[in-house]
Amino acid sequence: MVRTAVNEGVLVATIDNPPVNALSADVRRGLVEALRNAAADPQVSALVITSSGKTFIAGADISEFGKPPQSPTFPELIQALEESPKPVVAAINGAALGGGLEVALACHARVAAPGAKLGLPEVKLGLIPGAGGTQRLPRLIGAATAFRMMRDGEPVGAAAARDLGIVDIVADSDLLVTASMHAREMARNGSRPAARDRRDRITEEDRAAFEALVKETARQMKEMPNVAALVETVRAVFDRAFDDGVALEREHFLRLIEDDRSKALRYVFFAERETSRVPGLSKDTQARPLRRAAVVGAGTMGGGIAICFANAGIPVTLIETSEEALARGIARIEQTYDASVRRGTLSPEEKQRRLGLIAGRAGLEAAADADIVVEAVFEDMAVKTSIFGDLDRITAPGAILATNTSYLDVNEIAAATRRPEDVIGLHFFSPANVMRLLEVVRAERTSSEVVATALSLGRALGKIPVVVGVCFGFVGNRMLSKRTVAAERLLTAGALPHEVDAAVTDFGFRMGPFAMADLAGLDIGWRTRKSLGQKAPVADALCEANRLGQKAGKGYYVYPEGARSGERDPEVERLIEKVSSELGIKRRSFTPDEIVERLLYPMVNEGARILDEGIAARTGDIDVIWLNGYGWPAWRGGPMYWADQVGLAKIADRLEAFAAETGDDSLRPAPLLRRLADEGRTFASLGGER
Ligand code: 3H9
Repeated sequence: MVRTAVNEGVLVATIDNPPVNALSADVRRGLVEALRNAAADPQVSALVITSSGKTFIAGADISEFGKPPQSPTFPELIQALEESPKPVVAAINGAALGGGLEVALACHARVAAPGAKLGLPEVKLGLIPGAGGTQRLPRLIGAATAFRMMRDGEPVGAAAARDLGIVDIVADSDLLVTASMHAREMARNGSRPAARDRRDRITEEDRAAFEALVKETARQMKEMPNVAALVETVRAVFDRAFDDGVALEREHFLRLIEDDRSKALRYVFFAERETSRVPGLSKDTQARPLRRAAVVGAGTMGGGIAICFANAGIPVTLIETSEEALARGIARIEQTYDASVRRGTLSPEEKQRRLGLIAGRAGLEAAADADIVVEAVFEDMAVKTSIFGDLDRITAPGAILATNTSYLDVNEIAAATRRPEDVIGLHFFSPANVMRLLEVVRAERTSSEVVATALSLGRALGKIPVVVGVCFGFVGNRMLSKRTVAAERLLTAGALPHEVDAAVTDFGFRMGPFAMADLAGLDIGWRTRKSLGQKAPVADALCEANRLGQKAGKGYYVYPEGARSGERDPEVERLIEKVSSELGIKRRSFTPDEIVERLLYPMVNEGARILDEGIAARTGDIDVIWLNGYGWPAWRGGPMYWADQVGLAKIADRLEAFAAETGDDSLRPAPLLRRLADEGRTFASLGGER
């Protein structure tokens, strides 16, 4: 776990704990032993701590949380480092995150490789740093800057870390040689500076900047107990002695470990990683090289997908039927990049470089040299099958043909080619260049190699790819459709759009279903309903009245010129009441809890069916889809995880009652849900079992 070697008076301790050098008990023990040996060895004048592999230390071992602490504990290790009689230098070879950075902060100096990343991402796990980070980082770089880093949980690169004052040296040549030289020099000078002794950055100006940041964090503080705790502990930097600050931090950390939100976020951390383990796909399955891509359709979706490729450095041909449509598409892409330049997140040179990777062409023949083609035209099976037939003829053997359909049958699309094994669904979410979710739709005959390629492409594009099977709407939209039906039903039964939306935002979503529908445009659902022969009396009546959402200035809400969000509209409320009376429904009021139950239990029920049918491999995959594609609040862990916390028996009983009340049999508990509820079990207890 920790190897040691002495080289010209410097003891180099190398952590070797794959895959990411998490600080498990064995590693802590190895480091404390190395420190003890160094202290006792007269040949040793200083230490260097580094790691093998591409990570320095990814932090505490998250899987150890909640288990009884093993000695030496984190605080014991940190104390041993700081109090080492011989200077200790951290040689940061890669990512130093969480407890990993805290180890480095407790050392007497830090030397980083140019590619290293440093950060305290604990906030993303519902925690705060728990090994002195909240007290040491502010002393090195000022409380305001340190607070921002810890609140956002985003790491900084080595050069930025040096400019901020976290790192002393960025090693342009050999990291270990540079760190060892520095360690020897410190030993010679008798220098052993400790972050805890610094006060020079803790000024009144810093306090003012910190308090200003706290003000803009009000919403997160209210929502997340760890953010409120972070504020309190960082504030202690100004008001309390170092050891008191550390004690306060520890107290909060130990409390937060037991917090349900942190448990949910830790579950999400592992669920997201689990998605890469796809049943039936061996680790050795080779992904095909993708040197060049093509996207068919330069609409909003196609343009967004082209941006994804360009951002990942993959040259892409954007294909349309006419030069005019192409020009519109390219102009929209330029606008997207311009907005990033204005926000300061993209340099003008980088914008030009990325635009240079996107070539617009009219006619499908331009896809000839692509290793992967993503079709993103409108949802019409005849159009899609015709395009796939042509692409099959035009592209080279082995080129992957992907469709971005959000609900059509990928098997049928694949059957339009002579290479169904190369056909797959890549369901991006709008805006495609922003949303992290990618549903990878494995059709009946899609080859393992093509699935592996899609997964590796998804990761290269910065997405979280989740493999799903073919069915109407796949996982996300299939479950969403249940919520949409329930939302419409709530309106006719007596609730109003703002009441439903408020219950959903109070639950933790950023937007309620009706504000969302207004944003997306009501005509999309209208068209789909018509094609399927379905009805939604309120939504249909709004569409007929030309209330198509924000773009029309009115939908479920009205959007006066310049308003940033919708306002209640008495006309809509009258319209809803009229629909209820036409349906002979006596309207009644609903509490927010009841609204949440009626909207979300049917979704959980559909999730159970999806699992039973094997459309999703695991409950975790369903959760990851909802977290990354539909704004499910991460601290609630996803719909299936949430259902387990609510209790499946309660959900099944409520669904029975909803079915009886509405006469809608599809609301009856799915067999899997019923069985688990009767056995007193959870979805989590299924593991790999089905
Ligand atoms: C903390 O430090 C608390 C302290 O303040 C206080 C203590 C008192 N533990 O992401 P990858 C596994 S809280 C256990 O796919 P990458 C991961 O599950 C911690 N396991 O690789 C996966 O396993 P598998 C604060 C961990 O190259 C494998 O490693 N630190 C941990 O894309 C590969 O992971 C963080 O929040 C861990 N800490 O990215 C950092 N980390 O192969 C969390 C990873 O079985 N980690 N695993 O699926 C990361 O951000 C990324 O993993 C990292 C590598 C950037 C390091």
